[in-house]
Amino acid sequence: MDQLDRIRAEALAAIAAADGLDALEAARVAALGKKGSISALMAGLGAMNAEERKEAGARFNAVKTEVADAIAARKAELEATALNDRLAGERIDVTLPARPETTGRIHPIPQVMEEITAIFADMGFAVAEGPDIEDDFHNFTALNIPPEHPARQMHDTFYFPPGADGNRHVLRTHTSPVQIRTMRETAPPIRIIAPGRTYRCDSDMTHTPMFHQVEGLVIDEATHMGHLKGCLIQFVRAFFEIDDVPVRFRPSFFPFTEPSAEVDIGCVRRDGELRIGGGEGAGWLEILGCGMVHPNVLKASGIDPDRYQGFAFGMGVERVAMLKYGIPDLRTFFESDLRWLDHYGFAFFDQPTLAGGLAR
Ligand code: 2U9
Repeated sequence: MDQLDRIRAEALAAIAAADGLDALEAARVAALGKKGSISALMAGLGAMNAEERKEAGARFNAVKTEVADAIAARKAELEATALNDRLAGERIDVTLPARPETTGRIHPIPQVMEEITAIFADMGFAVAEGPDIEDDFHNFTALNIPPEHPARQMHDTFYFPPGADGNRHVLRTHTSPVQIRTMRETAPPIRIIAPGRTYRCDSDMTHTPMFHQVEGLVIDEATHMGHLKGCLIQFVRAFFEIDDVPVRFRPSFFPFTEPSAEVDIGCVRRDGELRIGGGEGAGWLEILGCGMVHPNVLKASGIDPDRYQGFAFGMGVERVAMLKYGIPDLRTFFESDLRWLDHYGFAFFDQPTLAGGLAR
């Protein structure tokens, strides 16, 4: 075996033995590098005569090509092995259960406002909105609430500091100013509900400084107390999803309606839980207020009380939500506790249908 055969054999053995790209590069440098074994041997060509050089040169080149090919083949092999190792290591285990996705819940307040709105929309009511910050006229005066009325006292109303004209703005204590604004802007017939935030300077077990109301107003030439009763009975049945829920109209007083009434529904306390409906041991629970709009309110809104009349009503959203969905504590509505929301909140799909009730 001459020197070239030995160098060739050594180079091929080193290539075959290379167990990584670094080792393969070392084998390449050892054979084909500037100072490598083959290059060193080729340096000897200069000392040969033309005949010898031609023959040896051809052999050297053949070995050089063979070694270079062997390196390329081994490199491809090593790279394929490395890729396969990586693929095996990074394989996705499709049998693993997926991470649970946290889905948001709809808060009971907007949910119940939507339910109430859907029922009245079905009866032909439009939705009206107005500002949370009101002036004295729209929040009180136009509603037949004289200056000395207790509802105006500091403990009930959030007042802003008086302006240059001496008038104090307030955080609206009810959504009634929305109906005043609508009456002043629109000619009858009017059939609207006004859902929204309201504010009273009161905070205890059963009151929060901010709460929600849905009020309603119907004004035309012929609407009377019978329409008020029919409309609200239909609402109560649709809202509580009980056809034979007992409903009673109890005389009451509001400055903005005359006559006025409070609406009670029948309910029973059983095993510490409140159930809507009549029967053995049933009692009454107040759920909303209503009445025929006071002539003074119509006058203040630019509507002729000798031609037009109608009814109005108002309910607290938190109160009816607590009753319908068995939520025991008012204050939890505004604590932003996600565990509470998870329990009492609604899924996107629990949306009210036009016929009342929920699509589930
Ligand atoms: C206009 C004329 C009359 C709205 C009415 C009530 C009776 C009522 C309470 C229910 C519980 C407020 O949230 S609550 O504390 N509301 O009892 N609201 S009649 O009467 C109006 C409104 C606007 C122009």
